[in-house]
Amino acid sequence: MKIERIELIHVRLPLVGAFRTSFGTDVERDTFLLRVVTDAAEGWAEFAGDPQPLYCAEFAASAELTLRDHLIPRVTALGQMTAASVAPAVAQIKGHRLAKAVLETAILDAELRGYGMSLATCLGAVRDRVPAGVSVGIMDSIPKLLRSVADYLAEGYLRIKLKIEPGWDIAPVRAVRKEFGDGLMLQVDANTAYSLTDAEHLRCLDEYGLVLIEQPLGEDDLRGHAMLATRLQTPICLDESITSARDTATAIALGSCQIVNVKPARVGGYLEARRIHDVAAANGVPVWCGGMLETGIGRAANLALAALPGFTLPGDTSASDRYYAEDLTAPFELEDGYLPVPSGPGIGVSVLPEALRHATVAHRDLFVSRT
Ligand code: OSB
Ligand code: MG
Repeated sequence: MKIERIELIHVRLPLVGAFRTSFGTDVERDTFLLRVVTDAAEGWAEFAGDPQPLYCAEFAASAELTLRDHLIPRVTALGQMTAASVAPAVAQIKGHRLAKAVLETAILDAELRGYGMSLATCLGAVRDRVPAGVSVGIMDSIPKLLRSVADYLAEGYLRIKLKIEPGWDIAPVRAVRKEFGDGLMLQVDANTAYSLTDAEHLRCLDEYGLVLIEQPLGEDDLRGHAMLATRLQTPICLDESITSARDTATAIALGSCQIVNVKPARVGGYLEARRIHDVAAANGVPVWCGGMLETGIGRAANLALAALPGFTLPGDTSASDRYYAEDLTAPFELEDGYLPVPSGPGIGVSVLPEALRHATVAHRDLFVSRT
């Protein structure tokens, strides 16, 4: 396969409601899509990050420069190439995993479309639908939170994740547990908002039967998570700390986590995400698929990954209308709490031209073949 053109499409989509986490509040998604045209087919992928480096060190502008000046020149210099040759070609470039992921994913989509194979089949999916959870932001009041959770449960979501931070943790968990009962699959995500000195406070969560607590401590604090794990009954799940299959193995060996949130972008793409799944499965560690408020383009690929056998917990792969009034693809809709795994070639979905036109802010060529 030979790359002919790579285009960046800057998009901005209003969220249906503000989404507040311990690191900030989002009211829109401001990101870019990559369109890769090859001699076989064209491929699409979505950059998972934001304009600001609040969740992780990368951000949209850093990714664009990294792609344009460092990643794309190395990949296009290969001439004939496949998606599997992307990671080795850019291995010399340190970090920048979200940028690497969007490039590899668009190329993988093109390659699979060329064969007529779905991403789900390529990765080894064993399901044609996956259970959907929903991530619920920090709110101004408990009654508002309870209304929001009640609405999501009425829509059919099979598990609830509450965003927490110091000052919004025990009380919302207690209220949701009391209102919706012990049968509700409930978990929390701190996005690094705590320190080890909060261990006794976090121990108060143990009485609410949570599935897990996600990333309570800093992203580089594997040792702290291992120490915290000895103090909590609630299983620890890592998100921000996990950047590769190797550090997944390290985190498991150190006892830093009992569960892993796999976000393909954070680990450099779907091929590495698959290896994380394999490492976790070999250790008996359950995984689930996280999200980054993706449009249908990013979500479609996440659903393919979530259909692998080791993804035994519901993910943050929610329906389109949890995020957007108008998604960039045909909307993903919940059916009995499940989302369908796309079965068409590549990521299995395509952008709706009209929706893309509404969302597009700018358009830049990052590479045009001169031959
Ligand atoms: O920590 O999982 C997270 C959204 C943006 C950045 C980080 C996270 C999240 C979510 C929402 O929790 C996941 C989703 O619904 O896409
Ligand atoms: Mg998280």
